[in-house]
Amino acid sequence: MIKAAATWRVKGAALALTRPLIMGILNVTPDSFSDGGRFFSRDAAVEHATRMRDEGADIIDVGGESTRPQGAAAVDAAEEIRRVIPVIGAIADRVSGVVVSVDTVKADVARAAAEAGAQIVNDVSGFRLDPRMGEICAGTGAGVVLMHSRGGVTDMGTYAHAEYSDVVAEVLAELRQRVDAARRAGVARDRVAVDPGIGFAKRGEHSLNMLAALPALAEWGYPVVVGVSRKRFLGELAEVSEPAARVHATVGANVAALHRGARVFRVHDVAANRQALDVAWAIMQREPQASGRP
Ligand code: HH2
Repeated sequence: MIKAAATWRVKGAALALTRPLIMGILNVTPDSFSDGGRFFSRDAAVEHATRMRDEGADIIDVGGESTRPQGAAAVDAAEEIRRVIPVIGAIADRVSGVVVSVDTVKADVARAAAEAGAQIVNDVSGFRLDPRMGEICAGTGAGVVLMHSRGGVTDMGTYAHAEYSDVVAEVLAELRQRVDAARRAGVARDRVAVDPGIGFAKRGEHSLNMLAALPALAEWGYPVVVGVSRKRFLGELAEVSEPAARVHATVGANVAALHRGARVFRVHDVAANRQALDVAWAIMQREPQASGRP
């Protein structure tokens, strides 16, 4: 039986994990792999966040630095702040009923985002790339997503570091170190969520093995986040080359991940995932009933 966390405390709120939570993706980058540059202006970003909220997103995850699989361009903190802070402030002011998250590996961006209204810091390096991240997050009281990855932002989305002899054991051990580091820095236990980092320094087979092993991660007692949306391994499995056409593949992976213990789902296509996860969840809440027939 999976020992599930009941709530995830974030800055100024507690998110009940009594149903799957959806984190809608809002990339404020000119080079994102799947929706490159479409949401760069503040008004367009607010409009998209509102649509995702209306479709059932609980959290809006705002990112200003891409980690795309072709190798991304690093962005300095000032530029990242320039991209994300106006959008975070506008969503916090104008889009009610959602929690705002900032997708960043930089403590200065995390601090500015928290001041502008972000309640969660989603760090794809699990506080590995900026030693001040733990202290900043502990100080602001943000909820944190600690994701497994290897390498820097320019190559973590590639296969440069995708060498494992036992991917599950190694990823869990490396992620455990990130949790321990965050806890040592003062981040409260009930603010931490963990993410296996699907597609980050992982080939398709590695990502599949990590999704299959989610019960071992959920056993730690932290909410488990997964980000499979439109990713490469889905394109390989379903033979769909265009990322935006991978919605059905995404839904399939998320439903399987829910069943194995994931509770927070980072997605581009909110409506499709909301419907599927709510239905799968309703079925999972019921005990099998005897039919009475032979
Ligand atoms: N994946 C991406 C970015 N942030 N955060 C978490 N917690 N988990 C993930 O799997 C994850 C993440 C990469 O996807 P996307 O943001 O759509 O593309 P890009 O890196 O081009 O911004």
